[in-house]
Amino acid sequence: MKIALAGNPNSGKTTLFNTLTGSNQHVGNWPGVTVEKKDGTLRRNMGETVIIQDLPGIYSLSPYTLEEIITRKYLISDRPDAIINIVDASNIERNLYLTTQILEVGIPVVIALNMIDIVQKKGDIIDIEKMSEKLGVPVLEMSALKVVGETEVVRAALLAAKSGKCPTPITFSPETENVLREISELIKDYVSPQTLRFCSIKLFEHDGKTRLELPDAVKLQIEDLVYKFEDKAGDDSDSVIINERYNYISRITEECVILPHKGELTVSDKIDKIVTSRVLALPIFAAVMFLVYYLSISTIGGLMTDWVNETLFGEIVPNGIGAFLERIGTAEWLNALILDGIVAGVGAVLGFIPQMLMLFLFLTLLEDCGYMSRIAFILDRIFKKFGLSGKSFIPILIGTGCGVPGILASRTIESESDRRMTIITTTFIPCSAKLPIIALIAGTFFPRSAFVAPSAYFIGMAAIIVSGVMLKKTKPFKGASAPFVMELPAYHPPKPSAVLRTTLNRGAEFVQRAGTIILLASVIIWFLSNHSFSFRVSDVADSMLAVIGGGLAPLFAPVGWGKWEAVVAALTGIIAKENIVGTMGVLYNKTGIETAFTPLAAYSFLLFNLLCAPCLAACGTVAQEMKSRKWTAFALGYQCGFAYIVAFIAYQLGRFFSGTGFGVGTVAALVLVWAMLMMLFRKGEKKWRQS
Ligand code: BGO
Repeated sequence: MKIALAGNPNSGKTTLFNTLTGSNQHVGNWPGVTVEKKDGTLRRNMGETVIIQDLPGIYSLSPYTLEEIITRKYLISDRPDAIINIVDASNIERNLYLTTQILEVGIPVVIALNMIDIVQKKGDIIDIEKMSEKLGVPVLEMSALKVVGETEVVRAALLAAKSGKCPTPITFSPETENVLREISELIKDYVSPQTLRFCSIKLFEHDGKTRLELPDAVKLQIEDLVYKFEDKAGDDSDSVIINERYNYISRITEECVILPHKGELTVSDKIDKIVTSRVLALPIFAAVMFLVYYLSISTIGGLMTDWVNETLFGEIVPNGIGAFLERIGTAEWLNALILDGIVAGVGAVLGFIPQMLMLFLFLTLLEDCGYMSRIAFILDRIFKKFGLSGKSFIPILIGTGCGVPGILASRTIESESDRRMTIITTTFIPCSAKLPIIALIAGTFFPRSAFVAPSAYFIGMAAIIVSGVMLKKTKPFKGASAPFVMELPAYHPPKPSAVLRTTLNRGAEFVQRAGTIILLASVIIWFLSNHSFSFRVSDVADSMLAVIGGGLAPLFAPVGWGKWEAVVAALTGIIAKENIVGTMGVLYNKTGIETAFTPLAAYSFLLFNLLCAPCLAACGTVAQEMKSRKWTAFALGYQCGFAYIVAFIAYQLGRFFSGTGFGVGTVAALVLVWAMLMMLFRKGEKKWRQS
């Protein structure tokens, strides 16, 4: 028996799915979290095996977004035995719009009025018996979050599935019904009786994605019918259907829902008036992110990291392991490999755990209380001003954890050019693996500046906007951006256990990477830095690594760090970004990282590594999502080129403004700034038409 969970985004499908199946799918408060259908087996014994399917959240069964396409294809072609339509009862009018369409697909339906806890708290009243009578299907109250009513809902769905009784679809106006009846007559031999109503409505709405094998003559007859209807109605057929659905919903809610506090502002609304206000939203967001980075990297996390780096991995661990190796009498090369390679490399990365945990904790708190979705909302407004799709921001938010799911989340963007642009720019936002680099540079070279660590975040955001605006003005990316619909969930106090679990999970992933990929890379770096192409060397400057890095170093002299060690570190970052710190740990184990750069060169190094092509896993995801070698090469080339230009401008102008140098580099940097400004402010489309 297969039961599908269908509803609007954020109506609580995944929460219910997790409760019913014991899964641990991510519950989030922005769209795009469930892009694929997920299956699980009902935990509770109901006498038979029941497969529960969590479908992507949708607002309608029109075939425009990826979520709509997946959900609709599944409901129409694969056909579950019953649908549990999850309706956010605190937002009932908008949610019922989808319900009116679900009633048309010819599958038994049960409506679960979720979030009933919120409804009760607000003092609203829903007459579920009357609603059930009006809609002609069972309607039950539920709170997926508080685990109330979910067993009754499943039981009702099983009963509905067994009875096989399909709901009666809503009735439209007589004029619309006449045309629908005629369309049904014309197509009844080509579709199953269960989907006849759905297909007739879709054909009436000019829904081109209804792939029916109809004879051309039938298609022409249908078109003729609909055009005549539209002429008479003076409106598009799909607009007529939308209006009639909303009129129907209004009648139902008027009769079944009492809202005694309608129009009153809730606490969340009051907070939002300030937090999302046009004037204060951005300064508040900037202050929050500044505080998050400042507290995690410079103060609380920084203090702990100093101890972990200097005392734990600087003395206690190496001394302990050194003494142990001496006692068991290991060979000198093995001692060196373990202490100078593994301990120095892995230890350098692990040293940043306190800062990482603090950042994860703050970001999880912001997400859990509901502020992250406000950030998406605020930035959507800004993105729109620049002609960018607000939908791009969800991948970016997800990308603050890891670029791979961030890039994958771009699938929710319908416009191909916007999607490509989002894939190219998402990894500009610092992911967790870039955090150790930020912390290392901020802590070592700018210990007294509170702005360096937070600047990484703001530079990532600026890089996304600047790149977006510039790319949007080129032919392959131009075009209007799709609107982005998202609702803001009510703020709620974060759940300590959930916050702790997420923070520790993210921390554990980081440790796991340090124990695998970083460990392996540290061993390789140590080997290459201790051997020449023919034998072991005593001076690292003669090593294979020095030769490889030295060959590329002149390329990076104009950005201030033309040393082979820095170049090699940046190269190893392509495998995994944490490697940059691990490699520095191995290569500067004896002399100390502070000897590697001047502060300005260190900042340029940070900028380059923040913005250049991401790690191998993310590069692979870019290739997978671009589905084209040309576009993948463009994406990675653009990222590296952009990173180089930004680092170059920062270094050259930094030298000029600090009075340490003026030359060809300064002029080149000024020309680049001018060129970027021209790209940003020129009139995009006009230019292209001229060319
Ligand atoms: C957040 N009652 C209440 N009050 N909330 C519920 C209920 C319920 O019955 N059911 C679900 N939610 P999904 P989709 C959140 O994540 O299952 C909440 O898209 C937040 N998270 O907890 O993901 C649920 O699968 C920070 O809320 O829905 C989740 O359909 C602040 O509804 C949201 C506020 O649930 C969406 C909410 C970090």
